[in-house]
Amino acid sequence: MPTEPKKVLCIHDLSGAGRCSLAVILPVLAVMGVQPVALPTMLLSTHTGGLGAPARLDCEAYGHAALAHYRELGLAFDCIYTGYLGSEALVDLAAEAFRLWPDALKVVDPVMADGGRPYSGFAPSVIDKVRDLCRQASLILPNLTEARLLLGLDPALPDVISDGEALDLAGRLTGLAGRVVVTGLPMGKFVGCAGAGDEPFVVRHLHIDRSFPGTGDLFGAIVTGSLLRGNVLSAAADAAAGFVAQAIQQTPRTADTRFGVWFEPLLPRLAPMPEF
Ligand code: PXL
Repeated sequence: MPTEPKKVLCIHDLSGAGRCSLAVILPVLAVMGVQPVALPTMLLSTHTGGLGAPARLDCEAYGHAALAHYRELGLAFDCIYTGYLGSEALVDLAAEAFRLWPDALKVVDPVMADGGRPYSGFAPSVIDKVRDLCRQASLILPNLTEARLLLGLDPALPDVISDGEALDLAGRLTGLAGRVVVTGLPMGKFVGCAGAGDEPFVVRHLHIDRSFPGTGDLFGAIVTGSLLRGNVLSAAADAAAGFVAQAIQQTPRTADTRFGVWFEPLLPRLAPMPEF
């Protein structure tokens, strides 16, 4: 039998400029030693966060044809990782992949909102479908705004959140999925994430007062790669949050934040140690 690294089916958009989604996830997973298989949900010239109205191509029909081809080939996926699904039909595409590969680890990053507001195009009906998809996941990775929307709460954000409140929020989301990490928690001088499902945990990193698109995608890809390398969830989340904090620090103050963090020079730090 030929051997292959673990394969991750990545169902997410491909935004040309702006360092987010597949443009971030593919290099991260590849350098971590797992094999990403890209299934773009949509092609966009840029993300939707402040670079004007992007050119878009919906890839729903392509996506169903690609899934059928992978089945025909007999490909097995160790993990299915879903992200930006900008319509109800694209959420159905992700659910179809879960149905076809029931044994895969199912990681859902419910990309739909940030900064207290849904992204453009995320009507309540799409949010409801994303919540249903989360019910089928092994692990969900919402930011604080998404966590609040998933729980049916007002998405407006508190200025600060305590460890107890963060753990409570993550714990309540285990009503949807077995394991949960809530990211982007404002904790005074720190930004934190809180996990639930195994051992509850909170990890904190120094808060840097600039925000960028794509940091959630960077976080999600590192958590996924790290879990596939056999780490426990709290270690995976700590590694991911630490890398995101470093990438923000590496990004010059003069950089246009709309183009994301300058993570590329740091990628070698994610490579597995060689075995001697
Ligand atoms: O990084 C999140 C993201 C992914 N994909 C698209 C986006 C955003 C955030 O704005 O617009 C298309």
